[in-house]
Amino acid sequence: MTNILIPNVLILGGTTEANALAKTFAEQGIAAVYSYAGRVDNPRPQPLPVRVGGYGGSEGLADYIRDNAITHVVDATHPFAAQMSRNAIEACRATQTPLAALTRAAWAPQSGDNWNHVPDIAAAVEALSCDARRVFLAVGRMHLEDFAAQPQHIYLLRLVDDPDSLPLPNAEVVVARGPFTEADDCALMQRHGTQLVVSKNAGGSGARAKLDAARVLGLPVLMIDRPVLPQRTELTTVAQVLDWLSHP
Ligand code: 3Y8
Ligand code: NAP
Repeated sequence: MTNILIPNVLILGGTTEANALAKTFAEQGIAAVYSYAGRVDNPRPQPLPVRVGGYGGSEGLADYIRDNAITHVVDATHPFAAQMSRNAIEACRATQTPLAALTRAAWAPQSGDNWNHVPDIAAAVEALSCDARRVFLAVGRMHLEDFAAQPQHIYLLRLVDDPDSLPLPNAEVVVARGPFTEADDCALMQRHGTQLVVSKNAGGSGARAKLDAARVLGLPVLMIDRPVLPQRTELTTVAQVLDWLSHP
C-alpha cells in the first residue's frame, strides 16, 4: 500500500502568479499557506492562510518546513527576490522537500523598443553617469539608496507605500501598486516629461505597462537583467503546478 502524500503547500508569494496560484488552491481545497516577506504596509489579502516575515535564512525556512509538515514548496516570488529563491533551494534540499518555482519569462524587446541592457542595479546606477535627465525610476523603494550616487536627475518614483524620507533630492513620488496599464503609464510619463525609463526585467504582466508606454512615446529604457539563480524546477503556469503536485 503506497502512502498517498496529501499536499500541504508553502507558497512563497508576492507576485501576480502567486496570487493566481493561491486562488486556484483555495477553489480546489488544496491545503496551502501563503508567505509574504512583510515589505509593504497592506499586502493584498489572500484566500489562504497567510504568514508574514522572514524565516531566518535557509535554516529557519527548513525548520518552518519541518515544524509545519510542509510537503511541497512553490517559490512564486519575484525574479529579483534572489535570496529567498536561493534559501528555498537550500532548505528544500536539506529537508528533502519537493520544490518548484512558478516564474515568468524575461521580457524581450520588440520592434520599436529602445532598450539598453545592464546586468544589475549597480550597472544601472553607473549607466546614469550623465547630465541631468528626467528619469522614471520604476524599480521600487529598496534600492533607491544606490541611485543617490546620481542626484543630478529629476526622478519620478513609483512606490507601494508613502516613503518617510527619500535619498534623492529631486524626486516626485507616485504612490501606487500595480498591475498598471499602458494608457495610465503613458499619461504619467508625459506629465512628468520622462526622458528615460529604468526597469527591472521582472517579466509577467503586472509591470510591463511602462515598457509599452515607453515604446509608444519613443523613449529609451534602461533594462536591468534579473539575477542568475541555481538550477531548480521552473514552471510558468498554474496548471503545470497542479500537474507537478500530483507527481513532483
Ligand atoms: C510585498 C504584495 C498583484 C501582484 C502585484 C508582479 C506584479 C504588481 C509590478 C513599477 C514596478 C516593483 C515592486 C512591482 C510589481 C506586481 C505585484 C509587482 C514593481 C507587491 C506586494 C509586495 C511587493 C513588494 C515590492 C518591493 C518592490 C516591488 C514595487 C501585494 C505590491 C518595483 C518591482 O516598498 C517596498 O519595500 C517595495 C518592495 C519588493 C521592489 C523594490 O525593490 O522596492 N515589489 N509588491 C511582498 C512581500 O511582502 O512579500 O501587496 O500584492 C506585489 C506586486 N508588485 O497581482 O496584485 O507580480 O510583479 N513591485 C519591479 O518589478 O521592479 C513596480 O512601478 O512599474
Ligand atoms: P529577497 O531579497 O530575495 O529576500 C530577502 C529576505 O526577505 C529573504 O531571505 C527572507 O528572509 C525574506 N523574504 C523574501 N521573500 C519572502 C517571502 N515571500 N516570504 C517570507 N520571507 C521572505 O526578497 P525581496 O526582493 O525583498 O522580495 C520580498 C518580497 O517581495 C517577495 O515576496 C517577492 O516576491 C516580492 N516582490 C519583490 C520584488 C522585487 O523587485 N524584489 C518585486 C515584486 C514582488 P529570511 O532570510 O529571514 O528568511
